[in-house]
Amino acid sequence: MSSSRRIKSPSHIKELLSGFKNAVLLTHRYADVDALASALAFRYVLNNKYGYEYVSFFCPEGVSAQALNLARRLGLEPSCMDSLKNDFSLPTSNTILIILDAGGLGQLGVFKDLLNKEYKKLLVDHHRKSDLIRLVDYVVMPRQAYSTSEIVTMMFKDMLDSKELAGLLLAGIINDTSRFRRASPMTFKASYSLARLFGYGKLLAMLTVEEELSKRLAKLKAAQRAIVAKSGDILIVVTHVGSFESDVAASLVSLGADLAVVVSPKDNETRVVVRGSGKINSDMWGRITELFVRNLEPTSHGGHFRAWVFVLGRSLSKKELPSFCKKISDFLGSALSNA
Ligand SMILES: [Mn+2]
Repeated sequence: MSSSRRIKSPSHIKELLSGFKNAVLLTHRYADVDALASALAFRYVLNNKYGYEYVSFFCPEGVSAQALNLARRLGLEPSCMDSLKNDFSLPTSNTILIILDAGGLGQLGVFKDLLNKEYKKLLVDHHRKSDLIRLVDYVVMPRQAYSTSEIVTMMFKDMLDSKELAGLLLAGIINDTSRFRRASPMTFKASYSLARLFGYGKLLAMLTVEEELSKRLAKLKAAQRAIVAKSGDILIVVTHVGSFESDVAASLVSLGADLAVVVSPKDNETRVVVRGSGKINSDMWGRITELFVRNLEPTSHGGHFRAWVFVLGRSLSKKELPSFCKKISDFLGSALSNA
């Protein structure tokens, strides 16, 4: 066990990385765009700027489909190893193990064994609490970071001269910040330098994957059938669909509903999905879920704050659906107006 040292200045990073010849890069399982971008940027810089002899890259269970597609469309090949079974010899001397975007020990899968090797270990991450901190020698975890991509960008600022990598890193930031909904000056600084290499608009177009037709159809039909009621300043929307009920409920909230209720009959049961907007506080949410339990007598229900599913023990027929939706809209409307 080692007591880890926090590294804050780029010159210390340079000093640290200059002391090795080989690196083993490791991300969290099923690497997302942020993790993959960080690893590929590290590999590029260590190979091309630091003159490392050997850089191997592991992602437990491989790379996520989104990350892989985007990397390939940018002309980058992850070529990472997803298991240790191939008779693969790891470098022994002069090696640093670099763990990127991992979140925690549990995210490393079988590769957690690499921590037992005699390597010096560096953790680069934006996840606030990590049980990996006490297992490594060096830690780069700036408080103001919302993605690992922005940390890596700031770390290697003048060495990242690859357009494609800049695109992937910027995508990592966009994904992890939900398009800058969570961001700090550091996030914008890093994004600024990346956007000078890779156009933001072009990247957004690449990230917009067309949603499947059946889902779009379900959303539009649900909107067409919706009962819209107003109770005080709360907008209630109740509708029904055959499938995609969760996506439909979320889309109704993004359209402006404060309370979206989507009824969806299945083979032997009926699912009622309820979503709340930011206007619904936890007290209201508690009252709303109680109302559903009392009025619908579900066989089971569960979820989390502002997203709940009630399951009724029988399937509703097509004929019953409109009046069922009306009943929900009525009991919600009167209860909320009396609140
Ligand atoms: Mn991340």
